[in-house]
Amino acid sequence: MIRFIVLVVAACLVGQAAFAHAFLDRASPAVGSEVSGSPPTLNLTYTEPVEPLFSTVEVTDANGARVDEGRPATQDDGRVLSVKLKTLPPGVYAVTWHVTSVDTHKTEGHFTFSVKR
Ligand SMILES: [Cu+2]
Repeated sequence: MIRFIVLVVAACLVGQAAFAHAFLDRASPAVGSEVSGSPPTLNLTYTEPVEPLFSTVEVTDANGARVDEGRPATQDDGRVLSVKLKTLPPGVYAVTWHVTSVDTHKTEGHFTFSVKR
């Protein structure tokens, strides 16, 4: 997987100087954070605009059950990908995202956040 990402980055740098990959810049709830109360939405901010039709976000609880609701939507000219969340009881949640940036390159990643007891 790391090798794949390196190859794609190289292709991007050579082929499309004007655009870069969409890398995760920040998230809310933040990567690895512990929040009080159930966050209504998950917002992922990318370094480049992403295509919502070709981007997916999955949020799962400790049992692997999906807790995101509906399709992700973009804001801020495509740089922010948002998805609604169900009411989250205390626990650890895993986020897996796959996005396609406007230069058609795909990137993906995952992280966790937790809701305080
Ligand atoms: Cu790219």
